[in-house]
Amino acid sequence: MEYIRLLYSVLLLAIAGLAQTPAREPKPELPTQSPVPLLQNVFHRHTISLNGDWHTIIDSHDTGAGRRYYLNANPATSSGVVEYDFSASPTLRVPGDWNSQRPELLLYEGTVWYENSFSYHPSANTRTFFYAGAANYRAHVWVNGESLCEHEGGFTPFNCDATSLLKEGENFVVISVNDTRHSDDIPSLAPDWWNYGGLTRDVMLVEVPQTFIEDYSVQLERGSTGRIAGWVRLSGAAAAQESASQKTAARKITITIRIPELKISQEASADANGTAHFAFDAPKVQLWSPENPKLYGIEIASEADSVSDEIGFRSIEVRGLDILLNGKPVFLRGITMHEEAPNRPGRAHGDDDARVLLGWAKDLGCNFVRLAHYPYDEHMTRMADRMGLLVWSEIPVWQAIDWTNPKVLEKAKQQLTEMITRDRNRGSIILWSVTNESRATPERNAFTHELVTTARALDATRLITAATNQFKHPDQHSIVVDDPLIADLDVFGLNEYVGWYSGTAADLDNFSFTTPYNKPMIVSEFGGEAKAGTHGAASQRWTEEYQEEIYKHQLAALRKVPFLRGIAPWVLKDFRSPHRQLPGVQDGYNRKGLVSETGVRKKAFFVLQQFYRETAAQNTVGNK
Ligand code: GCB
Repeated sequence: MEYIRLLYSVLLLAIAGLAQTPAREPKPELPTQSPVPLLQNVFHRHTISLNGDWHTIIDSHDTGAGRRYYLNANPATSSGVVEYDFSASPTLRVPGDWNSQRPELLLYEGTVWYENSFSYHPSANTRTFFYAGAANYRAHVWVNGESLCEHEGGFTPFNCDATSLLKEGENFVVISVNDTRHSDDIPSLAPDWWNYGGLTRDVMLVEVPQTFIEDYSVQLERGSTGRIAGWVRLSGAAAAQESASQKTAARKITITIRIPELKISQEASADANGTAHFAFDAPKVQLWSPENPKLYGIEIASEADSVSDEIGFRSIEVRGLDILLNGKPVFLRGITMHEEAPNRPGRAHGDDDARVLLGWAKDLGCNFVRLAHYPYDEHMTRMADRMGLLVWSEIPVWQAIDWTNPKVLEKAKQQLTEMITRDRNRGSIILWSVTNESRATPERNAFTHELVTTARALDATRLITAATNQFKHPDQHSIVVDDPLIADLDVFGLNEYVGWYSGTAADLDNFSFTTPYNKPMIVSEFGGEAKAGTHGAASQRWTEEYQEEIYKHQLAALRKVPFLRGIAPWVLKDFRSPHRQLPGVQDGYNRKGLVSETGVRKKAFFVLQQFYRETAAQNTVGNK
């Protein structure tokens, strides 16, 4: 009897559930594909920009998929009830975060639907990819009402083959972007930065031939300063070779790599998978360095496709405690950054923001920037190539991550792979970083070990790093940096906030830094907060003088550390953070910037500048 009553109530609940699902909200169809391998160097391809004003609908209750916003229906001409109309809805600029474009979206976290109508003329024998430089955090793309693909991860690009969904004449793309935070995302729930949502980087269509150059790596061979090596991968090549071999005898596709300025032209044959490997001497190559950021025009051509790029050639390695750039020891005079626009609120994007932000780093006397805590816009890394700044690039495996969840590891690997794939030809990048400030547990160690292994498999030419805050104070005068993660790395970063989160700046005067690892260290963060224009005694927190005092003592102490090979204090510019709520001082900004959010330089800026002027001449901080 009990059993029958239970069955009856389950049945009633099921009927009630059905009744609540209106017939006009069917489940969205499954996406037709996952993003396909990234196209290398979209900027030098034939593209149709979709940047500009997109019509948008805020979907705080996530009903847009059920209401089929992706159909972009016209309420005036559709039969039935259509309760949305993109064409009459307000717009948001793309690229751009939504938070800084409308006051009511400053704190919004959830879904926004974007729509863009455009005319397009497909060409014969051409494949057309939809490409987004970044969509924070989850994106689902529809083309002309059909599901194209989904992507997760807010700081890396993705592309999907839209050829079969595009048509002659008027077309439309609808994208839902959702930036709700979850404990099993990368980053996780509470990073110390603003969760800027939206289509934050360039969006475009990319046209390529049927058999096209998908990806390539052109760099100095590991350990060499005069030999260039790499590979080119064709997509669709296997099929092309097969059909050719059916007609004639088996035929290899030839790839040509040219560097006109060096009078180099080399040929290589693609194997059955469409990959061609090459290596050749380039004895006259001028090496890229911060002092001489020489870029060479290169051209890669297959039978049907060609692409050009600008690449700087430099070597990077570690020998003992030294970081060698082009075979010579280098001291990294750095600053850490967030990707926030220099003179307006919001995420930075494009060349102009990159030029100003990196220009400030140059004014400081930097030869190095740590791009924390996620991969930046490709405009930024290309600008670093042009301006001559060495780069640390990292994925947002920041503090507390769900280390035991295999899906989270997959997400981290995916972001790492997308970061390295996009930027593998940027000479400026010398360091890939796999985590920032994670607690050393066996689960964390296993997770980061996998990431280091993945990074090395993807790129054997760069150094692998991470920022740790795992150190001990065995007594009042010493810091022992000890994190098992360091065993996996080439160079390790130390984040320490003596003078701000612990102790006083003067404590540093008698400090010794030691570590059981025989590896070069970069102090990847130190600092303290100051509100620009607030002055007082050096002992008064939040004043420019307090921050300046921290810098003076830190720099004096660090220059004595025998294994120090670089510094990147925290941080170039004040940045928005929900953690920072002190009224009248922070007002939603982390104030550890050397420059305020409106571009005002604080006193500590000039202390670091002076230090870098002195050390630039010596290329060391006198620690040897
Ligand atoms: C850190 C974190 C960074 C924070 C900074 C701070 O150690 O790596 O993301 O913003 O400290 O200001 O506390």
